[in-house]
Amino acid sequence: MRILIVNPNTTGSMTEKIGAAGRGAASPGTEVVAVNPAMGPESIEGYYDEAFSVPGLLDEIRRGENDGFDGYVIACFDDTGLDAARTLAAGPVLGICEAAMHTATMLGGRFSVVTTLARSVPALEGLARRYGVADRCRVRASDVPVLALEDPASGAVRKVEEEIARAVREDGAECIVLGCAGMADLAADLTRRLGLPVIDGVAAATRMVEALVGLGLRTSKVGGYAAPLPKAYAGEFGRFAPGSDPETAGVGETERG
Ligand code: 5HY
Repeated sequence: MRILIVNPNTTGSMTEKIGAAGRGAASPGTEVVAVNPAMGPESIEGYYDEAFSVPGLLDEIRRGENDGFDGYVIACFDDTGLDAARTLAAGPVLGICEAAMHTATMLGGRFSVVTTLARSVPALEGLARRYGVADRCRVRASDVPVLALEDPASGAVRKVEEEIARAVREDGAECIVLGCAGMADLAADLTRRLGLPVIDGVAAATRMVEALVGLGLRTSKVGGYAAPLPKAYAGEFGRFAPGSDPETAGVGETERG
């Protein structure tokens, strides 16, 4: 099977890290390809960035459908554009937040999410409510900008680890969820060193998509995830109109699996 992981921001080094995490989780014989759009924010830190990451994300999903991918992972912890992506995809589409939070509920009681900046916390608290896990989840910010995770000299990893330690001490966290796709490479080492499950949503979502595809399950099209209705889109959004060809949508940066 073939799984497409879409990093909705436009930072190629994060896309490569995300692709490595996805491939590390996938079974032999499952092809994992990681891409990011060529247009949009270099990082997603709050609602405005999130809004402008969605068109590029949806272009990549449309392209993935044309290329015959069996399932998708949206590799941004805000689960950016998840519902719209599901209207375009035949196969399963998982967001890394949804996958990671549900994984945590299957491994322990209370869990804490450690994300980047404080401005991202309300959106993630909203997702915890949407996913029905708010009573077991505390969301914390490590005060680390997303792109600092791409710079080994930034001290970002140390700040993330310090916040994780506070979560264990103060929240009684039995599991930790890494609240940014850019933290995907930290999970295995932290799990070993801290002695509790530290969950990366990229790996969790990739394996879950693989399971759903393996069960022969696809996104339901009988309700809210039905395909968009054909209609005109005015102005610069004309090329996004339902039924238009994504290949006219410019070229995304692709890191081939
Ligand atoms: C992410 N931003 O996973 C989110 C995390 C955040 O560019 N990729 C991003 O800080 O909201």
